[in-house]
Amino acid sequence: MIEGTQGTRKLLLGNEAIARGAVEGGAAAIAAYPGTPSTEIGDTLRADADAFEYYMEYSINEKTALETAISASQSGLRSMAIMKHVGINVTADSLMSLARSGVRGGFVLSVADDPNMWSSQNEQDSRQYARFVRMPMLTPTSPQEAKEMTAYAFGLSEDLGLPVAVRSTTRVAHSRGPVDFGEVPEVNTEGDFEKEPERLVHIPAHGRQLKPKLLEKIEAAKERMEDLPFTWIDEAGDGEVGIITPGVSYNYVRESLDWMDVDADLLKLGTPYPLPEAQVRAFLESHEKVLIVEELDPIVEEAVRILAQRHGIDVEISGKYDEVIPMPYELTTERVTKALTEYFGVGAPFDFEAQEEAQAAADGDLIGRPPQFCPGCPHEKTFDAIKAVLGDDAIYAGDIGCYTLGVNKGALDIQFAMGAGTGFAAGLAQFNDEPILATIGDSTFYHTGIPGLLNAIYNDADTTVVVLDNRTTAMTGQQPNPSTGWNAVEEETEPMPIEDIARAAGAPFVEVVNPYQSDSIEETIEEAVATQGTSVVVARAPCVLFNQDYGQQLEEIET
Ligand SMILES: Cc1ncc(C[n+]2csc(CCOP(=O)(O)OP(=O)(O)O)c2C)c(N)n1
Repeated sequence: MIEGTQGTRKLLLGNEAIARGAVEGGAAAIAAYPGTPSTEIGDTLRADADAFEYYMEYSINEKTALETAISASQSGLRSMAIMKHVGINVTADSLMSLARSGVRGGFVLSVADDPNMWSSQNEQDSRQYARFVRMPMLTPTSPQEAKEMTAYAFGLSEDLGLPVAVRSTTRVAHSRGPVDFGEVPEVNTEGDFEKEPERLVHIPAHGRQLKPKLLEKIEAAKERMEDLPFTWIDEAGDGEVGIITPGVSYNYVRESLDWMDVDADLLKLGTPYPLPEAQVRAFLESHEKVLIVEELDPIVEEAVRILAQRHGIDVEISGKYDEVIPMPYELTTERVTKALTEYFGVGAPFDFEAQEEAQAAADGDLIGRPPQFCPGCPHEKTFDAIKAVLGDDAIYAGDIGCYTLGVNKGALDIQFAMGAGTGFAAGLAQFNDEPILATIGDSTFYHTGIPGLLNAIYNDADTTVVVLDNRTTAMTGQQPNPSTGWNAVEEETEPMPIEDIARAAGAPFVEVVNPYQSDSIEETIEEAVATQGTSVVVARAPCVLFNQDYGQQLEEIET
């Protein structure tokens, strides 16, 4: 998919372009955990792994992906960890230390945010992590730029000695555009770890030394950002109004201005953190009014307001704080155009209200199509059995995956984040008399579900954990996990039966059931609920969408 010599032009998805950027940037090690809108980056690199030299793994969660990539970097190799925005939360502890340690081989954190929550539980803005962790970040506007930034980020990381994040958003990740290929360097995957305890062993004495070094590196990063090839000014105004805009918002502003009869200079920022302060300062000083247009949190706006205040610059700054630009959800050209017409006090280039009414009328004609279980899905059978046994008398903790659709069956009362369901079951059991039952998928169990189960067993929580083991990570597109029997590059691995993990942890009741055998699954759930302590039921049957080979292989390994 992303093979091709220098000079090739292909129509690529933003995520495929990022994958190409990784190989052009000389990535020797790639570790990913899937999650929309980032998934196709890992899937592309996994599908093309034979064509290139890099090491590729699907890790069991984002934290282990980050740690694999850190290990490669500290062994002198260029590396990339790939995840969706909420995955960064899972990495946060190690990520914080990574910035303080710094890197050896160039380290790129590839993260995709999901404004509007098209397929996520929240729309957190990962740019917050850039300034929290103190990690330079690049934010692309198009597939071509996503490729360029990713390739560039490896060298930037090495020059600064810091991890560099490339943060895209759904509209860049999932739009297609022409992408010009550059050269792919040869890579070596043989590392040479060097012992540097002062840098790599984070005891307080070392941590204290590392903090000022990090602050120095960030000062150097600010300087370096002054020459970033992804930041430029579109000069079209008369010096009165300037607009500062990072990432995908630049596209919306550019298009809106083309529709409207107004003059404004445009500072397109390639980085939200750290700001190229001299460049931004010069822009502020040369305009009377400056508007910041960005999606989600006012990260750039806050930095710009602080800069103006620090330097006593007399400029009127607008953005989210004065409600010119809306705070929540994705921006669109329409939303930006509406904001700009109000800001400039000019007539609208089209009738917003009529357009919204027409859209609402068209939407009203559509039949709602909420997500459904696929016909024949084993998860649906498991939920039917759970409801047949417990009805509405239980409290149901749940998790994230195809089985979240249990909500439509009335079998989900609390669900926050991957792996949280087992933790809630452990906690709810301590404070409620009703039966407590948790549902969790196999990938989610390995990801972060195990600690909640161990906590339940250790604290003798009277609860039942039903693991819906379809032997794949179905929701994100059938990526393998430790239940599957092979890894990201389709090498066979020994599956890790969930029941063995539960037994090893001392669960008093552990049974494996076939979800299609409704009598026996109901009986087993009844017994599990009746057993004092933490019971585990593994409802195992392969995802119906997975291929036939997978089903055959499953029979061989079924326990
Ligand atoms: C921290 C985090 N990482 C990734 C995701 C994306 N994601 C949602 S569900 C899921 C895994 C689903 O697999 P599994 O638990 O096996 O259930 P299935 O969909 O196969 O039923 C993933 C990776 C997420 N929501 N949160």
